[in-house]
Amino acid sequence: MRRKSAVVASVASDSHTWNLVFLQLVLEELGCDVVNLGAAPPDDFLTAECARIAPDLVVISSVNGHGYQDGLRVAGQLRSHLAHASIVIGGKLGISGDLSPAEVSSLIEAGFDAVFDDSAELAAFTSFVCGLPVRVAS
Ligand code: B12
Repeated sequence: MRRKSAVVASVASDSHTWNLVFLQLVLEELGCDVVNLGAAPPDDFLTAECARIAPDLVVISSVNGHGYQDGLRVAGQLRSHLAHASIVIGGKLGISGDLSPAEVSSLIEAGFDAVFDDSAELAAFTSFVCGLPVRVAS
């Protein structure tokens, strides 16, 4: 059976890296092939690489407190290139603790399939990943 493919990346403003290493290891442990695009990818690079790789899953992580704003900006661009992929965001997305329900809804409306801020259990993320279908390559 084909393995799931995933891209892990941060957003343009965020230079933290260990969150990305952590997510790569979790996804690899769940059996995914992972491309880690690293910290602070410019929006155009992030979108172009995700479109080129065409993964089953894109995991955006941000911990510097600007992830909500960055996420709102990149979600539509990613979604317009990846109609069938799952796209999620997580981490420390705001500067005053967890996002409000309205902010979470805004990220979903912008194009994310799920939001995992720091109040979410890791198990919620791993269940989400394990539940993803493996798309058949055309
Ligand atoms: C190391 C560090 C730095 C280093 C980063 C070096 C590097 N190579 O990564 C440096 C010094 C560069 C740095 C800079 C800054 N930092 Co800093 N940094 C940290 C620190 C001490 C540790 C981060 C870390 O590596 N953790 C280990 C990794 C494995 O865990 P993690 O990042 O916490 O991620 C976990 C979860 O968030 C979650 N997660 C993350 N993403 C996702 C995604 C999904 C889908 C899921 C399911 C889960 C998930 O899983 C991870 C494991 O549990 C934290 C404080 C802390 N003790 O956490 C602050 C912290 C992240 N930094 C902070 C800030 C504010 C900054 C600066 C803005 C400071 C400044 N004024 O310049 C800059 C931002 C630079 C930028 N452009 O992004 C704040 C963010 C506050 C917020 N979000 O409200 C923190 C929380 C410190 C604080 N308490 O204020 N930082």
